[in-house]
Amino acid sequence: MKSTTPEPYPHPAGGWGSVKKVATALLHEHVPFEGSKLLIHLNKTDGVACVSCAWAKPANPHPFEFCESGAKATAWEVTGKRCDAGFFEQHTVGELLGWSDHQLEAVGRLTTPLRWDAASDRYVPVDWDSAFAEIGRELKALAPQSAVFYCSGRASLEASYMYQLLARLYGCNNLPDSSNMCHESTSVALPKTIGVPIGTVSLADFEQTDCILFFGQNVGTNSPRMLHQLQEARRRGIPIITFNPLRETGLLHFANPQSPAEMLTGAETAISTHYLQVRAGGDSAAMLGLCKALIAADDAAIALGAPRVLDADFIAEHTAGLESLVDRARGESWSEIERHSGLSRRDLEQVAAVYAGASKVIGVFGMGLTQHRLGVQNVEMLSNLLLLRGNIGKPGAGICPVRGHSNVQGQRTVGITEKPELAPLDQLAKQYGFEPPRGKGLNTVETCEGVLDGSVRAFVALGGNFVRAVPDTVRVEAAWSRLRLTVQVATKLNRSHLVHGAVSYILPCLGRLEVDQQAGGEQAVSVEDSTGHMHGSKGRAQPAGELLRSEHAIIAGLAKATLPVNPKIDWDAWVADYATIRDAIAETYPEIFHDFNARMWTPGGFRRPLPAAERQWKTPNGRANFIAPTVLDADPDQLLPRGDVLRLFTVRSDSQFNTTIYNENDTFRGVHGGRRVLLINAADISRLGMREGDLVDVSAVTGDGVARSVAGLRLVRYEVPAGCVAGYFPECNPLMALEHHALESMVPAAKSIAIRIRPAGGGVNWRTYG
Ligand SMILES: Nc1nc2c(c(=O)[nH]1)N[C@H]1C(S)=C(S)[C@@H](COP(=O)(O)OP(=O)(O)OC[C@H]3O[C@@H](n4cnc5c(=O)[nH]c(N)nc54)[C@H](O)[C@@H]3O)O[C@H]1N2
Ligand SMILES: Nc1nc2c(c(=O)[nH]1)N[C@H]1C(S)=C(S)[C@@H](COP(=O)(O)OP(=O)(O)OC[C@H]3O[C@@H](n4cnc5c(=O)[nH]c(N)nc54)[C@H](O)[C@@H]3O)O[C@H]1N2
Ligand SMILES: [Mo]
Repeated sequence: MKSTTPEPYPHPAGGWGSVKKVATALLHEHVPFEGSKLLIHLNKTDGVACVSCAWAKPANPHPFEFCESGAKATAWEVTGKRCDAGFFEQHTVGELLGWSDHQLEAVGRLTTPLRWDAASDRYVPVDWDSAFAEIGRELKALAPQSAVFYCSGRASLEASYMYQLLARLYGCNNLPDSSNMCHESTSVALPKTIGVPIGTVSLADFEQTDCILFFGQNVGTNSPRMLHQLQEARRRGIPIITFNPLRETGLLHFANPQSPAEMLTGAETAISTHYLQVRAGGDSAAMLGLCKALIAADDAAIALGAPRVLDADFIAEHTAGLESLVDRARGESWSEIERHSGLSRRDLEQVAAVYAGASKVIGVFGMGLTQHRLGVQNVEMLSNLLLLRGNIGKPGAGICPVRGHSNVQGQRTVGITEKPELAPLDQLAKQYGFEPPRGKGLNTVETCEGVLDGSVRAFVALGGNFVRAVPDTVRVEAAWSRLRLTVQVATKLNRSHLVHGAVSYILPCLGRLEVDQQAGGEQAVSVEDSTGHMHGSKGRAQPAGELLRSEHAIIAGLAKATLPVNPKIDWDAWVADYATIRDAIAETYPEIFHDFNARMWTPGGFRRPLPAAERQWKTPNGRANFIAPTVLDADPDQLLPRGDVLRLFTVRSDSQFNTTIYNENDTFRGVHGGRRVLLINAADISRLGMREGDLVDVSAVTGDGVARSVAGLRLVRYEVPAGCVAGYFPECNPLMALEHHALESMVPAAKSIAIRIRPAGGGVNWRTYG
């Protein structure tokens, strides 16, 4: 029988456990020796940008500037395994639909272009030219508004730029991206509060900061190289205050696998000095509590004639809207703040005092803030908290959204967006002599709605696993197969390739880690990291197959087959030499990308201009804005945990990259033997009359009459706030209603889903719930 109690992970994040897992990953993927040598080039100035996370790449890298997650992602891409034509001869699509996410990708790298054959229900090899020709014919036959061009966040700046141009020349702004499911709440909130859509800190700020607030980001798994900055900060004795419903290993302690001394002595650094297990969806309440405590302390200081607690000079010179926040904080009772945050007034006041004692504070955050109905408000609240003490736009301080995919921030910078006002349409019109579409395009949720109502007819994806990543799996999958055309540019087989349209293609591409040989020689690409720095990247591994094409070449092939000839664009010349694409990018965005080719190998990257970091506020009123929160619970559309209603938040394990599942374990959380689990508080298990290890069926509590359920999850006792449970993404996505998304940003609210559980197979009629 499988163990049900999580085994405590005996090691700190990093450390020997990490080294062993790296070696195992390489062996398991049959990575040729040449491929494993690649690791030493990861994230180096003249090396290759890791395909895992987007964390900053330092100017003076460590000898091994990679982490366990990066090594796993590398092994997964340069694997010796192949998903070739022979594989598709043996398996029908119908059969493959029964395979797990892990099984599908574990077959190996795709090696040949494939077209779905209706008669045999198989993908069969096809040559590139006929693939492009048919896709071009299909796209030309459709109204441009009915085609969608999705972009996952891994493609380079050069490929992303070509892709947005393809969509706009075709005639639509339907450019949803993974950011729509991720940090879009950040991209909506920060322009209102501080006038930039991205974070303001750089690595140098971590060296100078004297306090770090850490909200809803699992650094040990999802951006482990950042542990170096956190460890250094702890060595200097600065407090790190963490808000997270789960006690995450990587946020508790870390041993540096790159430090021989630490590996020999087993020394480790405690990362968080304060760990507050906030209720899922309770961050706005917690932060309002911190603001309330700061305002009270400031009132007391004024009364005593002591130094102010709020940065009054900064507030007067730079900000607007303080009164509404102060009124809101004063007017809210501590009992409501405690009820919604799940935290005590005492703890919040103590943490507020630590915050007030620091003069340079960084606020870090991830999906724990953004993926809620009020995800935008959560980010605004963090901005409020920082602004109260002038913690934006000075060295050692700032706001730090930790981005997901390795170039997700960069693809936005070069025009991947469904919002026409964010794209330089006039410049594109001038540069390429066409009239770009001006209407709003579809984001991720709207794309799903369009597929459901039949108005979307074609879906082209530059990477990703869209149907698996979005909410409402069952409804969305059923609608997807009614599409006319699906085209997937991909490295590995996944479920989105199997839930396909009437005409369907899989186009296999090179990964960033591979040598990219074109007519003009070996090519390099570039990416933007989480701190707004651009880096060059040159692949070194042997391509996984001779037929593979670069994403740039595939986009060019699609463009030439679909669009009329444009004398101002020579797609082939761009593909022959990517430096010419960079020249075009520099012409479109001179402020950010001037002298792009000369600057792309700058150690540590070159930074895009960031007015907020200089205390210039590009907001409509020219000031940094406080924005008072509306309601305390970040998910007012979901029932609060009560009775048998629980609040589910979905997370990633340390053995996955989004829908890519490397294996079934979650070592850091001590969860072994499968991902079909619910992490649940001991008190909730007994309150509901269940036992640890029980199998349960889960149903979502929604009011729309649609039954949403996931069967057969195992209860694992875990230290999580009462009423809250954690489950894995993407297995739990069938429970998420498409309509349960953030207001304003439309990010699916994956961190708060009201559910009920029942003993498995109890013959429950799920349709009666809701
Ligand atoms: N190895 C690896 N690296 C990755 C990825 C991966 O899958 N694997 N994915 C990449 C991508 S695309 C992204 S977006 C990032 C995601 O990185 P994260 O932002 O870390 O995302 P999650 O794993 O979803 O976990 C979010 C954290 O928020 C906590 N949390 C959940 N609900 C709440 C809440 O209401 N409040 C607070 N304060 N905390 C909460 C969870 O316990 C968890 O620790 O990582 C990127 N890097
Ligand atoms: N419930 C729940 N749902 C979520 C989330 C959550 O926390 N909870 N997180 C959301 C977030 S933050 C994100 S970013 C999305 C992720 O959504 P996506 O970005 O769409 O999904 P991935 O799993 O990253 O995509 C994996 C696939 O990308 C392809 N791929 C890998 N490398 C390359 C490459 O170099 N080029 C190309 N062309 N293809 C490549 C492979 O075929 C692989 O199968 O999921 C979202 N969904
Ligand atoms: Mo993401």
